[in-house]
Amino acid sequence: MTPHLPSLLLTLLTFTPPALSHSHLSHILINGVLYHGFDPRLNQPPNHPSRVGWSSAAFDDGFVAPANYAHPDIICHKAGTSPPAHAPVRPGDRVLVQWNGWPVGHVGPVLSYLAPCSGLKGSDWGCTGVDKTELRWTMLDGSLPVMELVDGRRRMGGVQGQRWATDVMIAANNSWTVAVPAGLETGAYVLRQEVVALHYAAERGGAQNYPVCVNLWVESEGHGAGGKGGLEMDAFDARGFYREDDPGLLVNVTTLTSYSVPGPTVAVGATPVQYSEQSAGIARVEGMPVVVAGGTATVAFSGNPTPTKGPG
Ligand SMILES: *[C@@H]1O[C@H](CO)[C@@H](O)[C@H](O)[C@H]1NC(C)=O
Ligand SMILES: *[C@@H]1O[C@H](CO)[C@@H](O)[C@H](O)[C@H]1NC(C)=O
Ligand SMILES: [Cu+2]
Repeated sequence: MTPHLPSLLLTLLTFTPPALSHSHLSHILINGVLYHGFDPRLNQPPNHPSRVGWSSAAFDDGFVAPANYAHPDIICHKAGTSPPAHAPVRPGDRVLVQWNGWPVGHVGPVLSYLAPCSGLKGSDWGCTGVDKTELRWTMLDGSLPVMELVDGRRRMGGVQGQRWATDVMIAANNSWTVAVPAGLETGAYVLRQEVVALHYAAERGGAQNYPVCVNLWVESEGHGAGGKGGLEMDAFDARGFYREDDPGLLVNVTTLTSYSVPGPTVAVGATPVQYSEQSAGIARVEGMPVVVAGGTATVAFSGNPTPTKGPG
């Protein structure tokens, strides 16, 4: 009967099993200092000043499908929007990106990218005011051996005999650490991390991309200032990173003996954090994000940096 349909739908929505949800960026840690991400499942104000994580409309904690590899949603997730705040970081620091869990069977690579906001239109407010389609990316991490064949008895993850970046991430309490290249010049940058789940990737269009973004303010001091150190910046548009039929994206993971990492190549001078160094981080203190003013200076975000819990 028609009048009952809405309540049936409501019931179905209310009891959607948690197994259907995937993940988002919970927070980042820089030297034990915690900065908040964005939880798309909650009805949060999208641009809360204490958050450095980009907001998105991925309300199901879901993914961007290969059909959207050329769509702006691939840049910083669905309807991704840059927040006002940036996490202060120094060249050479490590940024631990903490995900809100990761399903064991969702095997695949973890890829990290960096894009400067300086010089872009609207960059007076750092990465807050820029047009995301103008971000040009340098790959920091992703060409590590993503899959190692291991003794079947040391089974990790969802596929017997394989060890994926996602298995390493799960073992590190669902986190993946990225090194900020030494010598990077002062300015606002977007750090983009992406996990690609390949459990359905044997079927065309079955890969699942989970891109997340955070704003960083890189404060370079002394002789690091003004130079790019050893890092050779690239200028890739995220909408050109992947193709549906890339060998690393249209792939049957149950029959693999080698794996080809999708996306551009890791930049010369990038310093990926090795598998053996990936580990869980301990949050020691709540961080104070900064807001960029005039493109070159920052002011501490003034206010209570602890976000309110739940809707609101
Ligand atoms: C893992 O991360 C969660 C979420 O931040 C945290 O509550 C927990 O203490 C961490 N566990 C370990 C062992 O680091
Ligand atoms: C993937 O490979 C396995 C093992 O050969 C096979 O059983 C399975 O049907 C393949 N999946 C697809 C979707 O082709
Ligand atoms: Cu999933």
